[in-house]
Amino acid sequence: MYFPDIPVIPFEGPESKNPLAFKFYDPERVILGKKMKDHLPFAMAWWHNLGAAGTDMFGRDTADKSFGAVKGTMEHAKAKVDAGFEFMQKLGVKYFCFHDVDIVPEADDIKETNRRLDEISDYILEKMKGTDIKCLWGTANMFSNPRFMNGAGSSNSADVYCFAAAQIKKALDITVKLGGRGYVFWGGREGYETLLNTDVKFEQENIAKLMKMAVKYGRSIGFKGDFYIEPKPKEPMKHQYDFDAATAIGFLRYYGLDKDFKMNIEANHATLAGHTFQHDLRISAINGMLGSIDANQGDYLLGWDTDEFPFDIYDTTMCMYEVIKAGGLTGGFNFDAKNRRPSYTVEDMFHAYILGMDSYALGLIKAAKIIEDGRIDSFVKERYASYETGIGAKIRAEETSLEELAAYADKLGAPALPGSGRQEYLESIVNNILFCG
Ligand code: XLS
Ligand code: CA
Ligand code: CA
Repeated sequence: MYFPDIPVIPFEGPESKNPLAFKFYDPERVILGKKMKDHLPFAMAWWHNLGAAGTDMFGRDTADKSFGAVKGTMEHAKAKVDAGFEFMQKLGVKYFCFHDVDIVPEADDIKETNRRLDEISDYILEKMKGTDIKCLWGTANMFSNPRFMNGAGSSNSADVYCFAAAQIKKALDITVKLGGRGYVFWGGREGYETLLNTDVKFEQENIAKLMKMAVKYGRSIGFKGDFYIEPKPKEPMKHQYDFDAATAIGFLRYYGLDKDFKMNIEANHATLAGHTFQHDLRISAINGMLGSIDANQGDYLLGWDTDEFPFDIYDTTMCMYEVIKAGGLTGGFNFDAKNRRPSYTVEDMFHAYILGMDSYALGLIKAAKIIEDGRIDSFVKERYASYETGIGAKIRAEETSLEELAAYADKLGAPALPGSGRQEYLESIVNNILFCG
């Protein structure tokens, strides 16, 4: 046991003061005809939870994530599997997400790295037996190794491009072997530092070609799940091509990849792009591409990717509102989040997941109330009522022309002002639902 002092985390309800209990996440509770645990397929991010130990640009690790083994060894890799499964089982987290190099230490030679990946994936598979824990998605880390300094699919070097292809191939093999529901492309260094040395069109074409080969290979080995692009506008690069959902969707459509791909929307990335989290969810949803979510939050005072555990109930509520309206996710809610550096104990790891899971559970409860209340939805419907009949209906049905509309406007003289947006009233409804019962 790696966490002997931590019990299985029970649901105790909102009145509980027990730090190691859920206040809102009650997996069997039914909301809008579906169990909470089915609305909220939570996942553990291997890299943060079992890897990140507090190192930042100014200081070294504060937490001990050795799990009793020497870091950088296969014993450590296996200890992480054991600790990770104990962690997930104690919390009732049913999925995990991983990069290739989160689950094994990377060797100098890719053949040795691949051998290690075979070994650890056998070990993980064995561990999965007798549990209901599954893989949500896998991915290849094509941003840490110095060879990827200029990107992977967008690299100026064809040799580096081949290394990226090799990593994707293996990561897909392992994802399929572990029964993963999805495969993620986060374009960490797919972007540029300066346009002075960059052929943007050439790089984007190459990324698309790599994705096409990945789809072809994935389907050939029986991968039935979704490929995801995870947008992020910057960091580590000055500009990243998958800037936001709208940009990534346009890219996928332009290159004919939209049937195989959906979005993995990370809250903190949406805000880095100057949007709300809800905005990128909505854009993905209306395009039929809301696939999965990296559930975290940023800090409005900091201009970088802080990957904090989500606690903002406005955000989780509006997120769940979008998810429910979209009919759910094909993926899940991956806590791509890390403890703050001074929260370095084992208890902090559990508190963080309890916070995240409770925040989403409360968001779900409140979003369902907003939908059941109906005032917001009926206001939005009413707001567009002028398109239901008459000239508005003709516009919607594409049964009119610019000439006819111009003649209609001439007859009107001066149109009446459009109805009030009622923003403050709508915001007060949200507050009312969030804070009163
Ligand atoms: C980094 C990203 C990364 C992806 C997976 O900012 O969030 O962790 O989720 O490569
Ligand atoms: Ca992420
Ligand atoms: Ca992030």
